[in-house]
Amino acid sequence: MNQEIQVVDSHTAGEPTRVVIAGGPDLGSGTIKQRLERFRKQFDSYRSAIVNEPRGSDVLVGALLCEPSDPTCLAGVIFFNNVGFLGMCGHGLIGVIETLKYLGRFTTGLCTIETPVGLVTAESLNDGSVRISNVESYRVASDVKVETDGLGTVVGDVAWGGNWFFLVREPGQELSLARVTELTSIATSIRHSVNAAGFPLVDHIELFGEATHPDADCKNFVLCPGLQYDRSPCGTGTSAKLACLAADGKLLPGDRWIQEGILGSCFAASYRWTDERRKLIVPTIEGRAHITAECRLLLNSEDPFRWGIRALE
Ligand code: PYC
Repeated sequence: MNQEIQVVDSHTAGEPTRVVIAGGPDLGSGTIKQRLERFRKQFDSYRSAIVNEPRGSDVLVGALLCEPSDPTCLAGVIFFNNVGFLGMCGHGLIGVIETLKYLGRFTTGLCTIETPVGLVTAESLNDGSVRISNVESYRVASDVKVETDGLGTVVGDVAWGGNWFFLVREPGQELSLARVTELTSIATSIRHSVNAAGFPLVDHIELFGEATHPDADCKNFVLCPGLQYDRSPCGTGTSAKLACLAADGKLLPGDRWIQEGILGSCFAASYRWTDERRKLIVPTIEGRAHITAECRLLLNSEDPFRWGIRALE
């Protein structure tokens, strides 16, 4: 017996998103946050079937489209990857909006989307890109020093941008595709140290280096949970970066920040204060997604790997 899941695939600045448009798990009613918990506890095999090998790959981010519980929203969405679930996902949301445009479910203007960590808005721009306003972002700790195997003392900030990040200030790194294996191992070691130093929720590590794109302010390398690096400049990582820049007085509200990712692709970002005294911001991220496929995933009961091959954390 075959089960079918309909998906639309896209990439945003090189990072792929697989949007489930039909045939996903029935998560019932309630807020998107409540439905995420049901997804996690009762339907995790769907997550693995949709994004993991042999149908997907470790780098794929999934997005389950849901009916929103908030009537002001166009849709609800739950993001997931090879090992679990994400709070928000910037490149993924741009991919979701491009998918809704492709399906004719969104044309122009502004729409609001319900995520497990809050409401976000999106706007389709004339040049084909999408502008999103993320959830409120902020830094919780600055100049945190951690000891690592190999790199010695590493200094960085802990910030929320829809996911939890450790943003490495020092030492800076030469960021290039040729160094991806080494950068992954450095970032993994930093993540262990940061978690052990009292920040167990941090699951994304962001390294910074000199920009190579002529318009960019700096370049990043982001290690995601599941040991994959973000091919895009990472929307939630850029949001966390803006929260740190804002808190340090290094970027003014409304000023543009061009964040380059490891492939050389860029997001344009800016922010507004929601509470200047407490250094809370709402970041805005602009990027472009392209549709790459529309297909039906088939889950055949005779296939021993129909629920995917579990990836390592
Ligand atoms: O763009 O926010 C993002 C993101 C998170 C993980 C992968 N991409």
